[in-house]
Amino acid sequence: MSINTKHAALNAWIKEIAEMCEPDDIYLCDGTQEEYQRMIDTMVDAGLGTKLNQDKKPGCYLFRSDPSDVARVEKRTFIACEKEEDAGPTNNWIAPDKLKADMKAIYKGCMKGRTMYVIPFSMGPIGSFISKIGVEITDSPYVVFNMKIMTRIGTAVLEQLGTDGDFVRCLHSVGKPLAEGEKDAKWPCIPNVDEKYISHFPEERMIWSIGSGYGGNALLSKKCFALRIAGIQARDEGWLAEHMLILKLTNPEGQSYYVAGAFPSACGKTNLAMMKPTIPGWKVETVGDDIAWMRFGDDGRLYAINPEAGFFGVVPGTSMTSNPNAFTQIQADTVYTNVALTDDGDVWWEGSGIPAPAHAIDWKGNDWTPDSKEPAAHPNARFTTPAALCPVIAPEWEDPNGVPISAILIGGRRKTTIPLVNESLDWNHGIFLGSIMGSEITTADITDKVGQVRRDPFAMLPFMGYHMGDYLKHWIDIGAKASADKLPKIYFVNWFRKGEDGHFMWPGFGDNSRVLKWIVERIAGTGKAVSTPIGNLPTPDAIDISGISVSADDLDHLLEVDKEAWIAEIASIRENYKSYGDRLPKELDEELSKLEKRLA
Ligand code: O2Y
Ligand code: MN
Repeated sequence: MSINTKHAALNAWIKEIAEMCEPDDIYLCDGTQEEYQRMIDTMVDAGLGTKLNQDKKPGCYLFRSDPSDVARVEKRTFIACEKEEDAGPTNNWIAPDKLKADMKAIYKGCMKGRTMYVIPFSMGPIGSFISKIGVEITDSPYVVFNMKIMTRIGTAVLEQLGTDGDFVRCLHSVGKPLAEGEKDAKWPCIPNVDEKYISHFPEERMIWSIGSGYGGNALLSKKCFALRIAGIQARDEGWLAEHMLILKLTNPEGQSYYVAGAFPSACGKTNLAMMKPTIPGWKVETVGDDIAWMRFGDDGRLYAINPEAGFFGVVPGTSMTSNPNAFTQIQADTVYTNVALTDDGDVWWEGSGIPAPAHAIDWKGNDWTPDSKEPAAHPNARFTTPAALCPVIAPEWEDPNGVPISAILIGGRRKTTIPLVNESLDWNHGIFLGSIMGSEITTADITDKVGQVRRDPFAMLPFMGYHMGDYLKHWIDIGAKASADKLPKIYFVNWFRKGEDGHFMWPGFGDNSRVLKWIVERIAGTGKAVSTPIGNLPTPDAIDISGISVSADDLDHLLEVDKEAWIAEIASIRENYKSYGDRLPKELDEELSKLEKRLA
């Protein structure tokens, strides 16, 4: 049992993994549509997935995960760099030799009774100067067809790899070997969360995952490669691998701008990336909804690609109101995971805007009625759907040269303090704002820190592959290399301000286009702003609120500088900065002092 590609190092790695994991068979993925369909059909025929009613949802399938395997597992995510101090205060570190020894013991024979799939994949258009190649070895056919949607896979990637190209080694197993004649589980995995591992070996550009078949734990291209490992490659090679959407905004005069945006998980990145603007004549098109890789072009501007080829979005809450484009897109050619199955072979989820069915099968496979206490769909239920099928995909979304970025948005979920939009004063001030962004901790976080802010610099907290302080310094160095007028402007936005009675002050969704409008007006030099101690804020008349009902009082609050709250914020930022020790870039310490002085 061996695989013979033209790439000797790849062949050797496949052989080494096969000897350790002992699969019954090895299969090299070619990336064809026929292969994709075969993988799905094999699972459906074995009762491990459901073909939906093809009249209602053509090309759509439903899979149900094990109840223990429904999300990323941060506490089992490890950065195994040689020196503990290089992982920094935000990561779980284990010495690489120890972690490898522990994991090898679990990997030994873990693929018995299964096929080992080898998936060559490209992050970014094959051959682009920004793209990178990985190879994922997995024993999960679910991973194979999801990787086909989420990346470019197969023979064309191997061709690009040639005989000696670099690739990131990604090893994944569900961790459930099958004995002779044993019937497979519906969703094989290691149910005990504390026995799962999502491990990164930065110096070797290598990822080892075992025990989970779900999302970012198993589709190793996504958070593991495109953010954690690529983040290290980016640091070493002078570019940026970021947790950012990329959108194209076109004004009524036909001028287009590309905007990247970093928002923590569950802040509506996919909705923003596919937004339907409510201001007449403005258009948003999607380049990416989750990850941006950015490099300087020959003209000195930052160019971004979406390294992915699909969207892995949260289904509950997706409706014709929240995200009409995604809702339309997922009516066909979509893999659903953990939503409810209706009696007529369709799917349903909470927040779909569609009345609940009288009866359904919930995400756990149990009977469900509207009287049931549990939700029909898991709150983290997902769609996997090809980017190319997005109704508003930008024609240039696969341009190998990327798109030039004019503005970077950063933002979290903050009830207070942070205005609707704040333009940074310069690059380092923008990095400072990126370093302090975050969301208020809610009761859903199950901690005693409710109400405090969890700082999530550039929305990278769960996705950092190295020391957060070094990461922020890397952003500063990137700016120092460029000419200031070529760099994108950085804008701190907050769609989630609440009044004292708890109402949202800003309508959000398609109305966020009104903030985008001001931003591009600023870039064009026409947007009006006032200079404040925290940055440049729109004048009260600068945000176009025609046709929407935002009260004058709410708008005042949305655009105010709450001095007292900012002074309290400074103390909390200082506390957070302490955790970076001597790796806190001095430029950020200076920005904090400057802010303090401006507020005094
Ligand atoms: O729950 C998961 O496994 C995936 S989390 C995720 C998926 C797609 C895009 N973003 C995220 C995220 O947590 O930021
Ligand atoms: Mn994300």
